[in-house]
Amino acid sequence: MPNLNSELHQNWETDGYLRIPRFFSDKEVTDLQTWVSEISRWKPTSDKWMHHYESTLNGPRLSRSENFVPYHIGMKATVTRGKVLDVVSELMREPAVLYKEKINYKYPGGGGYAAHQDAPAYEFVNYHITCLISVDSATPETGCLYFAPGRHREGFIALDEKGCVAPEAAAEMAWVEAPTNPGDILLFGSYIPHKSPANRSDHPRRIIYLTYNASSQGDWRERYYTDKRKAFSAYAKDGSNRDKQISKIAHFQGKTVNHAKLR
Ligand SMILES: O=C(O)CCC(=O)C(=O)O
Repeated sequence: MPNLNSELHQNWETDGYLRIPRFFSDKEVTDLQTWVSEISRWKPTSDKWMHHYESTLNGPRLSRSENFVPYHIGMKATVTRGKVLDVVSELMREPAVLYKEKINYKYPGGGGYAAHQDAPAYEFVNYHITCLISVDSATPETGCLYFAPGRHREGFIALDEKGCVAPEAAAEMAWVEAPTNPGDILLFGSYIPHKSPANRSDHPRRIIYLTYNASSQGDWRERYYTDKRKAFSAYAKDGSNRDKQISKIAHFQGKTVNHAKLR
């Protein structure tokens, strides 16, 4: 059961995010790397996990996989019990439950993410904590996250039509890079503004994002994915182009590719 010291709690309160280096052992990192590779090789499906693809200089590549926890025993154990759940519950100040999970691959040339808060995309519950697990090393060159420390206390900030922080407001924020090594975690709440650049390196930058809510607010995971599937099949028919997004907010700056068009 992680018990964070008062300095770490203070950092969390002040900044709105918290990095814990070497949270996972070398053996656990090797497992996580293997599992992410396994999931990335799963064939696309319309009713189980979701894969999203993007165009890169090396051709179409996976940009994101979601809803894999029910189909992977190792991942399920790691994310639904044990030290990840404990640390998130500690920061949540009550037991937490998994709301959603994703892997963002960001292969060489993979797109970045515009400045945004997660809350507009995470419906049904008003507060979430995400645990980012660095599978590869994330640097400014490979596309690590940048946060605007302390700006998590302001509710929605300058929400634009894309569901992001309006570019003029984002340009005024003081951004701090948050590089991570394999096995490090970064915890952040759903109101902290963050962004990331494209991967300008020759190496993948794979990251797992596990998002939780307070269990007193209910278990919304299935409903979240049912709703997302429904919304995206409606977007595909309504001529809005929103089916080119990978989230309900239009923060992804890569060029998405429909998997039906992949060989
Ligand atoms: O993986 C990244 O570079 C950022 C991802 C992100 O902020 C998101 O998926 O909402």
